[in-house]
Amino acid sequence: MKKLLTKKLLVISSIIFSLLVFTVTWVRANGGNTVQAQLNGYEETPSSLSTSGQGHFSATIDDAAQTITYSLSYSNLEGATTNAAHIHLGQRRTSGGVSAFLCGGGDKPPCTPTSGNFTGVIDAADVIGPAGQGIAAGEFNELVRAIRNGATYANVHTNLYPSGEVRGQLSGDGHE
Ligand SMILES: [Cu+2]
Repeated sequence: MKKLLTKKLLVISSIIFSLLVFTVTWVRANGGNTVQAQLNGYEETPSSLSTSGQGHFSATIDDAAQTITYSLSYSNLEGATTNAAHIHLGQRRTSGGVSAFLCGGGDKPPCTPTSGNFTGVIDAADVIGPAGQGIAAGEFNELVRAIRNGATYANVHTNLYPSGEVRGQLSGDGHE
């Protein structure tokens, strides 16, 4: 009887271990579910900017729920007003179109001047493009694929630097 119980426990624990290994492998194979970026003026394109502004972006991707839960903070921006913040489709050192609003448009709150703290959720309805670069409105999975491939950046736009004052490339855990 005791031997049988030990055997059962052994089977159960090996199943749990297998599931754990499977999950970790799966998450890695899919590029991870957490991404982040440090934002500064030097990352701006085509010309780097020297600004006191800085920021941080982090997000968690939930494939099943089709959501990206994010937090964005920025501070010491030199522009007096902050127009908008977005996720853009574009490799490092290149400019690309807007994919989703973080503040200042869509159903997201207005951006606060010079410094701000925002949390929010991007779902399929928040993906507005860029259609010209292959992400049509609502193509949530296309945006997620781009994020996992390092081909997106967060950008905060001010009145002083309308094309962006601070920027940072989104990257997953373990690389960059
Ligand atoms: Cu933008």
